[in-house]
Amino acid sequence: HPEYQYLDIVENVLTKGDKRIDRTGVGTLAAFGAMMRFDMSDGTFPVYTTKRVFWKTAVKEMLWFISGQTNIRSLLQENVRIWTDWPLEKYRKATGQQISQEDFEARIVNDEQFALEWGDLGPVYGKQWRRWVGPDGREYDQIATVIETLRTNPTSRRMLFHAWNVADLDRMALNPCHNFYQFFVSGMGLETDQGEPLRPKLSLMVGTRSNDLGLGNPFNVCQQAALLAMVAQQVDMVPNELIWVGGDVHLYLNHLELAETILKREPRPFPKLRLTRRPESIDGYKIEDFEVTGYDPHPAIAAPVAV
Ligand code: DHF
Ligand code: TMP
Repeated sequence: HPEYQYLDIVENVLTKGDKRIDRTGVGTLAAFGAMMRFDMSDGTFPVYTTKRVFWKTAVKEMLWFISGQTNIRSLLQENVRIWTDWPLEKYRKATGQQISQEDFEARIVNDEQFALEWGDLGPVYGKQWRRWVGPDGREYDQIATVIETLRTNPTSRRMLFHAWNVADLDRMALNPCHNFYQFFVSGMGLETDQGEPLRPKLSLMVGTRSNDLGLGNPFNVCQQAALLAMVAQQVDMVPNELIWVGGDVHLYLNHLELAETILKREPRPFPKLRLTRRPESIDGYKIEDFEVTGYDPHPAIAAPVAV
């Protein structure tokens, strides 16, 4: 079962990881360098099953990146609360107010001015993907460029986008963790026995400098699979492989029980993904377009996120 790629990384980090106090103060066990490959060519959607993964939340986060937005307001309007902790901590530090997460989120949603002032994460993923500012002041839409190149020059070795904009790092709430998205096309110019053209196959490799195996990784893998499915649909190709590469892969010390629990569980079949509609562009996708069938995971495991 392909989920063992993930479970093997978790087990390796759990048993052999290097222990350190990390930036957050929580502490991690860490290892360096890991790879997983997920075959999506038969419609498989790699959503882990050894704990329930809230794949809709993860896909909504991906749609938010694609939209180019960097304010948590639009996430909260979709009931996605995974990014609240960072602006909330900044607000508490700046004002000395011990406002609750619920009250802070309500204020972001109900008060646009407050959201503009306190809800922005800085020039994070969406900004860099869609509006990277060059030295000339011009904005570069990396996603549009990749899609255009996939259509016009699919053997290019330059089909990638990147979020690690060095000059912007210190204005980001968090430095980008998943950075390097590269595409690869195979099987061009092939036909069926009946002479019908076969759609080329599209793969995506994502380089991740730092990965929280307990919380971040299950989200990242399924949302990157969703991205591959969307881009493939846009360029009339078939999703092939999602290749996930990690640098510092770690387990937070307050996730060790989570790790032991999922290692005891037997993976179940991955679900299937179907896009029910073909929007006119990469900007047109909505969460309702994602039809996921056959997802029958083990129970969810709540775990704290290190801020
Ligand atoms: N910091 C750290 N330390 N780890 C992360 O994974 C992380 N991820 C970020 C931002 N900063 C981070 C953005 N992505 C959750 C999942 C992904 C995510 C942030 C948080 C999370 O808490 N997941 C829970 C709850 C999901 C929900 O509320 O719907 C989970 O059980 O999956
Ligand atoms: P760092 O910037 O000190 O590496 O901390 C970032 C933490 O967030 C680290 O534990 C990795 C984790 N993370 C993910 O695993 N996936 C994500 O998508 C994001 C945004 C963060």
